[in-house]
Amino acid sequence: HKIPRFEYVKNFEQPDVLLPNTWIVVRIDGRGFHKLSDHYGFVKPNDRRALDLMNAAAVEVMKELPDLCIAYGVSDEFSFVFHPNCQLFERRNGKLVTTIVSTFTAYYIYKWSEFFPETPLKPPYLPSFDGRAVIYPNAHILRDYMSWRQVDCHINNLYNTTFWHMVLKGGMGNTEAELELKGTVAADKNEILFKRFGVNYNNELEIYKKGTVLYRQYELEEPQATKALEDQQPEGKQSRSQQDKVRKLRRKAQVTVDHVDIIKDDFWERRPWILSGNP
Ligand code: DGT
Ligand code: MG
Ligand code: MG
Ligand code: MG
Ligand code: MG
Repeated sequence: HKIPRFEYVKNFEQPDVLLPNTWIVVRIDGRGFHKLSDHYGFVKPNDRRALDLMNAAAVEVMKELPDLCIAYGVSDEFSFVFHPNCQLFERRNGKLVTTIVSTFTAYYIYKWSEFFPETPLKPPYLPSFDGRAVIYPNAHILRDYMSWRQVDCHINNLYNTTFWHMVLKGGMGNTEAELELKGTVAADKNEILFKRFGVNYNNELEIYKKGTVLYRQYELEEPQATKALEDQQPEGKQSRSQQDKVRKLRRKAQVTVDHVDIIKDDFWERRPWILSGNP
């Protein structure tokens, strides 16, 4: 029994370490939420309770994983971003994705009744999420990724807002509305909303137009935080004790829930610690 007869099976496991010194984005997406949202009667096109629940679950993920530096959510998806110097789980793809996806799902279900007190979850309509990790080689491309998601949010929301006004307020059939919107540009949709329904798209809620960005807010006057900033090292060159210090500061920091433009420079310039990873 001393001879390891069975241990050779371990050699079948494939390594899946993500490239060092790259940004890691884990994007999760609700599985079959088209059906699920119908079943639980989500308000069309935007259900505030559903979005707030997504955001609440994502805040818990941010709190459990201090290595995360920012997250962006829209509809049934959330993108979680790790800094290039992140060493969590030795950067193993499977560990990172499954931990985020299961932690998020656990909180989504745990908090469901808080946001939908009248509508208990019941099989077979139980929420689940898929997830994938993508790496990006520099902050510029990472920002383009974030911009891509926010542009998607804007395009879909303008379309959906117009479509559902035409159907629910204008009494049009789904196909009829779809046909009229085919090939229209943003200005056309703004005009339909304004002329037919007296709705100025600019006055729609920011959470619907911009999605949700989560990040840590620091009191930078705090001597500790200032010290951590002074200790700043080039990407990927942090010592173990520095990493621990940074992690501690991140854990203590408040996770802020915001609905603002992340495409322009302003958001990033005001919060340099997000891209510097320090703290
Ligand atoms: P998937 O991701 O391939 O498993 O399939 P789905 O059905 O989740 O499709 P996806 O992720 O492309 O689209 C998200 C769906 O979730 C979309 O059909 C609309 C629905 N949804 C998300 N947020 C809301 C909301 O606030 N209100 C309503 N009524 N529906 C929503
Ligand atoms: Mg999908
Ligand atoms: Mg989905
Ligand atoms: Mg989706
Ligand atoms: Mg274990």
